[in-house]
Amino acid sequence: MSDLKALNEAVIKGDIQTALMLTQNAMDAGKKAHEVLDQGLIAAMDQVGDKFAKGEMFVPQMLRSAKTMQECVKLIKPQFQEGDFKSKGKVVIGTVKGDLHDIGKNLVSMMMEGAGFTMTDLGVDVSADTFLQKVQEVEPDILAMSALLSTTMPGMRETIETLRKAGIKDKVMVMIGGAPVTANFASEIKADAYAPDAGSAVIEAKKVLGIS
Ligand code: B1M
Repeated sequence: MSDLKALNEAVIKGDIQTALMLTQNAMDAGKKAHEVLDQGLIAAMDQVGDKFAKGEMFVPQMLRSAKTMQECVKLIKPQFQEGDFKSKGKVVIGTVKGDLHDIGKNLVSMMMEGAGFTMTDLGVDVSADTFLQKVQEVEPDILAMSALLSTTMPGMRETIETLRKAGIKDKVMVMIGGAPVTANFASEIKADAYAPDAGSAVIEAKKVLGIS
């Protein structure tokens, strides 16, 4: 079995020690951090989602897999740093109200930080009012929102509406993403940018700010 396939299985089982060892082995063997992330870790979480949907896995196991993935991400995080300390811009990021999923949001935050953005991470379950308050306080170039549940996506619309009512929608670019979010939804709620994954989040962020 290939190392990344074995890593997949360790993440699905929630076997943290084995997953950490296999992540380290893969890096030592010269695998690129994005290969380990995409093929070893994200692919495993997709399978966890499928198993959950089929009733073959339940919330406690899903949490264990999530924890395993997060520990492995910590190990590969240094590989994503570009070593560029001049900030490309300020970003406030969070997962919308009612939503506790943070793995994808953390990856987006990590990649953007690695690409030179200064991140303020508000965590999960962030209300429209809290986003507004932080935007007023931090004055970011970008407000980045993540949602993993179709039931929490309306929180993105509500936040944009709250910014508009407060008269500061024109002062900040809003970027959204997360598994159920689409480009159509983004244009429907008048978000400025949409990214399907963490890599494109960096590209889209630079695009909306007009930087390379
Ligand atoms: Co949840 N969960 N979960 N879950 N969970 C999903 C999302 C689900 C699709 C599983 C399924 O049914 N197949 C389903 C949602 C269905 C829907 O609404 N469409 C679901 C459900 C139903 C639930 C609960 C309701 C289950 C329950 O309690 N009955 C519950 C809700 C809790 C809540 O939030 N209020 C719940 C709970 C949980 C756990 C807490 C157990 C755990 C989360 C732990 C954590 O995050 N710390 C969990 C997990 C792990 C998942 C799955 C299995 C994996 C999510 C993940 O981390 N993926 C997920 C199934 C799946 O997605 N396949 C599922 C890996 C991650 C790297 O991908 O987050 O998509 P993702 O992020 C990507 C892109 O989307 C994008 O970039 C990232 C990296 O490329 N992206 C952005 C994300 N945010 C972005 C922002 C951007 C740009 C790009 O710009 C700002």
